[in-house]
Amino acid sequence: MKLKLITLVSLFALGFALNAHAGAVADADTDLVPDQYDNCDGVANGPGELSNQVDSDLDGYGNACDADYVDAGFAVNVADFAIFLAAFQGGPTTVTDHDGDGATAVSDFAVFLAAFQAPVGSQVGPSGLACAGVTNPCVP
Ligand SMILES: [Ca+2]
Ligand SMILES: [Ca+2]
Ligand SMILES: [Ca+2]
Ligand SMILES: [Ca+2]
Repeated sequence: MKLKLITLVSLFALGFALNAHAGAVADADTDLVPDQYDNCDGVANGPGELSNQVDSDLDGYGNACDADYVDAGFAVNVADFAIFLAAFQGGPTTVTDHDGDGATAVSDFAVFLAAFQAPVGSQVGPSGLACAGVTNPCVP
């Protein structure tokens, strides 16, 4: 009985410690990049992914969550689609490569389309960087 109580207390202490740790270093998308340094807070784009925090246009929003290629007020519109289409058809691939595999392909179009269909104001990001959309270049 006493042993069980000790085990229970130990487990509680461990859980408490883990909770405290999670509170100190929040990482909402569990990509190992803490929220405040994560240029895509809601998309896994950490060291385990090819898109690892790459931000080609340096606006503070990682390529993984930034389909606003012409930086027109952080809205994703037909101007951005034109750039995507050009890249898809063999044009330069940088900002349009959302998953970081070096090509602009169907997987990247899925990211573009989701952003295009999202309500204006939530099409880009969110980014944890305070300078995102404020200063360019925005580097943590
Ligand atoms: Ca993260
Ligand atoms: Ca992320
Ligand atoms: Ca960007
Ligand atoms: Ca790609």
